[in-house]
Amino acid sequence: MPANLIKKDVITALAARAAGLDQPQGNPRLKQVAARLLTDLMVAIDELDVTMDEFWCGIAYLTQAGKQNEFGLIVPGVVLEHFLDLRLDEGERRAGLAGGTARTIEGPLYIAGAPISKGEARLDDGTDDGEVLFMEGQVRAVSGEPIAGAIVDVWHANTMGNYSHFDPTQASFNLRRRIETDEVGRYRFRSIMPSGYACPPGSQTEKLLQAMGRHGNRPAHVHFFVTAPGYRKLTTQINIDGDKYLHDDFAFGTRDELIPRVERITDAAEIHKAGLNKPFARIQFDFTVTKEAAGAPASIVAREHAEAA
Ligand code: MBD
Ligand code: FE
Repeated sequence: MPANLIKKDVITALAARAAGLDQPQGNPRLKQVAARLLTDLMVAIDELDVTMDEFWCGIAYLTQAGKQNEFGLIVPGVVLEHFLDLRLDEGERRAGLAGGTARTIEGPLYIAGAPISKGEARLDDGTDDGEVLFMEGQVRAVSGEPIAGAIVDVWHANTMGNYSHFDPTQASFNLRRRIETDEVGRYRFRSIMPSGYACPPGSQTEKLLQAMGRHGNRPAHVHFFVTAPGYRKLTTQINIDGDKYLHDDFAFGTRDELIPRVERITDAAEIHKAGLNKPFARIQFDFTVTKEAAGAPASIVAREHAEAA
């Protein structure tokens, strides 16, 4: 069958009616977006000559993805979450904002309400015999001024690449904490070195990636939200240097500025001083946040999260 069976203006008119553009009621913004997406979809179907079978295969795929709550995973997998970051970066640049720590995607595995403590915390509950990781740094303004009382909300996977709450074998809020920076803006935590995440075998996300000839792995990483009154919220991650997937992240989250040096401590005296009996890792990473500015796109994103039980 030849492609382009329907004239573009016929498609546009159908989309306009389907989106209620000829009706006074409804949400004007939603109608505008719906009309555009429907137009683009119908044009794509027509130009690519998408068959009935292909179309319904796609609908069945999406239906199942919704049932399995996978849209939060498919979105980064098909680069859309990273794309939204690129738009936010450029919006900030045009609003004159510069100099903050690079952002990168939040991902689908954040749980609000982690335990909060002042200055430092231990994130792991001691049940995972992974490499001990100490991470520390300072939260500062672009001016260099340290920010006391900032909240560093940190979450990461265990040595299996799994996140508490989504992994029933882990205790509630394991590897999730909120740390309030001390008087000189410093935070510090003890945890275990995470492993990279892999999309669940048999998931809709993995099926799609496989059909595209791709894998569903992320390099090991640690997520952060950094917030402080008067400053823009920073959503970011650090990646663990040396990971096989460091520059081959299925979710497109790696940024060169977000790969700190991992120091391996093997000196017996230092190990003893840290209260340990085996070598450990240390990462030093400072966060720089920007002041809130008129005209800048919102840095706080309204997004549904799973709730802690
Ligand atoms: C993750 O841990 C993650 O950070 C992202 C973006 C997607 C899937 C799993
Ligand atoms: Fe993650």
